[in-house]
Amino acid sequence: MVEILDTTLREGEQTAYVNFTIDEKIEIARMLDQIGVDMIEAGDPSVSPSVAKAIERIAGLGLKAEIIAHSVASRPSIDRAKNCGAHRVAIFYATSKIHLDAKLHKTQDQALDLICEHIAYARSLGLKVRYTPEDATRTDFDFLVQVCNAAIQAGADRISFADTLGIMQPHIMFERVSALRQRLLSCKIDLHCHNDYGLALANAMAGIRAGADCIHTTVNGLGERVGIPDLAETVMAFHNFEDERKFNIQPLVQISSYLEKVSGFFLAPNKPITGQNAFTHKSGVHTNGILKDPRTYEPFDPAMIGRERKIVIDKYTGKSAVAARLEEYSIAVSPAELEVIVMRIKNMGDNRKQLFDTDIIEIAEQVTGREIDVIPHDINALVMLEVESHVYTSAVVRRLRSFTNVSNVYEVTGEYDISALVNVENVMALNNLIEELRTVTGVKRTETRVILKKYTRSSSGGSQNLS
Ligand code: HCA
Ligand code: CU
Repeated sequence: MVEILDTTLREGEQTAYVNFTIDEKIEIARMLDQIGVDMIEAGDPSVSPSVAKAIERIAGLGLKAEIIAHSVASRPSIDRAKNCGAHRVAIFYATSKIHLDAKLHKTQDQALDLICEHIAYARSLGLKVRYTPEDATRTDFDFLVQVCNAAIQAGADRISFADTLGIMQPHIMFERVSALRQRLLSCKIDLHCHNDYGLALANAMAGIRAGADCIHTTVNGLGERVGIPDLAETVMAFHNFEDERKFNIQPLVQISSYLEKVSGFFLAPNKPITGQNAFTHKSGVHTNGILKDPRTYEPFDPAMIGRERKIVIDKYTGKSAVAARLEEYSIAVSPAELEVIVMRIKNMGDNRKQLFDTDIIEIAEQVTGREIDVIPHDINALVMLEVESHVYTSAVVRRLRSFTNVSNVYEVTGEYDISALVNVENVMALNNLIEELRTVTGVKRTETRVILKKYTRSSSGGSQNLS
């Protein structure tokens, strides 16, 4: 059974420009516990008093997960880990030549003594200890084995094989972890794989195959530089490929969205599992397959994690997808009308980024010559925002433009300062988005107008896509 240590609260908070409040950390810890991660690395108490406070509060929640404090090899830091009630301290000390020479100015022997001394000290305080040889993957392998075995003898029962720079490849990872497993005294092996080449999860999975016990993750793959394996990707890979059923997969999407909100760090649409496009299909060939049987182009049913598939309609779209979309609205068209509708969409698609349902209904109206009285499922809305007087409007505009569902932003005159055009899938998504917009620093209040129909100046009743 694979173990997961989630370090969103420690490694994740080391992401550039990301900081959580104590209450946000508590909420994240509770959600992680619901998912059933084995360990939560809650922070390094020496970083700041508020980090220490957060660890203390989380350790007091009585969660099922083991709560870990990260620490450098220093007695005052280990004391802080003890004082905040963590169950375990994770002591890290680099072992590679470059780190020993350039950063720590220590010989291998000095490092070895320091590491063992601090592990023994932590044990004397009654703490469980994980030892992390930072930059392990660039460490001379014999020295790595020597240090880890000394650490185990000093009282560590876990070793974190840290690929601090993300330079491993799966086949090398497999070899290294197999060798470690053979040469280390009795201990659990954690894998802390950075994602600098996009190989973090692949490397971690190879390490588990080779006999390691635990993978370190963060929600949304946060972390130094480009982060470490994403929690949802890791859990789903083990769930679907390895039949690992110990984790609760339902809250994965929710925790990912929550993290987007509180970190201000938004997912790329093509992010696996939780990204907006993970279950979105476009080309005629793909959508045709999906409509016949979703297994043709979906690795698993999105409903498993509470997501829905989506079919994009634009110039790549074939007849079957357009017919299915019209059917959703109970709009009946003849085969000949369908041909024309698809042709119009194809012609239109050349100069449009995205077609909304309003546009498709509008085309159907024009082609059939009948008025079609349906309200589109997807929603276009204008959100008016008033900005606090001491905040630059342009700063708020910049922030709003990073939201994927905000397509246009205007600075306007009048009672409100900004008008933002948004497009979302449904009312719930609109509510969530408005809530998020309200949390943007400087936003004082908002008012939302849902767009029912769009008209061009010149057309005779025809609506126009806003792009
Ligand atoms: C760092 C430390 C660490 C530690 C990993 C661990 C790494 O910030 O450099 O304790 O398992 O990547 O080596 O995150
Ligand atoms: Cu790290």
